[in-house]
Amino acid sequence: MGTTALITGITGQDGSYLAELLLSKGYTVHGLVRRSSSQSTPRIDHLVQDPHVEDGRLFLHSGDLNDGSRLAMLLERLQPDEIYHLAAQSDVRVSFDEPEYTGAVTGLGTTRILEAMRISGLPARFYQASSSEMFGAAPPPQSEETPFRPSSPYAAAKVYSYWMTRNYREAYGLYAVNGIMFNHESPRRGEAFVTRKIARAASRIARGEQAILRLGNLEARRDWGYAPEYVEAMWRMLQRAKPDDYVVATGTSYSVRDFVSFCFERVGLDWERHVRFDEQYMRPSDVPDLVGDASKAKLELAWEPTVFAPELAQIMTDAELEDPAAVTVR
Ligand code: NDP
Ligand code: GDR
Repeated sequence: MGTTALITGITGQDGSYLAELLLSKGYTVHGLVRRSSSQSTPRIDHLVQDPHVEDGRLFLHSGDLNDGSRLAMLLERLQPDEIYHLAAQSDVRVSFDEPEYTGAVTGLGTTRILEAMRISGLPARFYQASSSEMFGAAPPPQSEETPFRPSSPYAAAKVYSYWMTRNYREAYGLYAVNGIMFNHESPRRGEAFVTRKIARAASRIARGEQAILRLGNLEARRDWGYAPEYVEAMWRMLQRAKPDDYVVATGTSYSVRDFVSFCFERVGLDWERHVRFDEQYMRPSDVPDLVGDASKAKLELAWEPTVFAPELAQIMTDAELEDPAAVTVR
């Protein structure tokens, strides 16, 4: 029997790339999918339909992070060797509007899985999708040693999940790790996140389908990497003999304004003629500057990024130009 993994959040950006990676390594992959009135699986439909995986190595199960008994039942039934916990209310802006819901899903959802593992005695390895947002206002560069100063309900919920993961490791001996990932993007990025919003708008404006791009804070700086490279780091973390926490980042930072200029340059347009400030995209508090120090991941996981923001902007803009309708499945 090969290795079996459970991915929560398999329908999201990272879940889809991770499912591809694990299937390519011969894993059996189970994915948690929450009920929706419309299809939520466009990012993974190509895996479900691919004749090469119709030997039954990808299975989807309905379930929600708010439903602890369902999660416990699935763990009991599936007996995964590895659990990649990626599901979350992951939108920082939305977390200011829905702080209680964000806490219930992004915070308590993690505890529900850890507690199900503890009670059942399941010897699985557990990956928690921790975030650079947890550093918040802490000045860059940020490493595993940097104290957290969360600046949003989302970040506070992730800090809670980070510590619950560590607590279950230290108190109960679970193999549980935190990947502290800095922003990572791709053509599969959700359309509300700033990189995808910019790449999509640049291509639509170039095609004459849109006139103006409305954005909030152009000065925020982020350490943007390429999502397929980041899921590789997740997998490497769970292959180590001992569980530990790792920062995953490129070590470079660019402003939102820089990313705008990269995308518009790619389509041959002057961004200043098309971008307008819009107050509604501002946050009650924003994280000013994130730059990760991923030395530990380089040393212990032999993980290094190869795609940086300028190339990332090209990849995302080109994907939008080629076939905007199919972009989420690339
Ligand atoms: P996405 O927003 O693309 O995906 C989130 C996933 O969680 C989706 O599959 C979504 O399902 C699922 N989900 C949301 N709420 C629930 C719920 N109540 N029950 C079950 N499933 C739920 O996120 P990413 O792929 O970008 O990120 C993956 C994880 O990594 C997240 O936890 C995120 O917070 C974290 N992270 C992401 C970073 C990034 O730059 N991308 C950086 C650091 C951390 P549905 O498709 O139905 O909405
Ligand atoms: P972030 O990503 O908050 O870093 O969280 P997002 O792309 O939403 O914002 C990045 C920066 O861009 C500024 N910004 C805008 N953002 C959005 N979404 N829309 C706009 O119009 C806009 N204008 C300016 C924001 O203010 C911010 O400073 C992402 C998520 O994936 C989290 O789940 C993850 O944990 C972190 O990355 C690391």
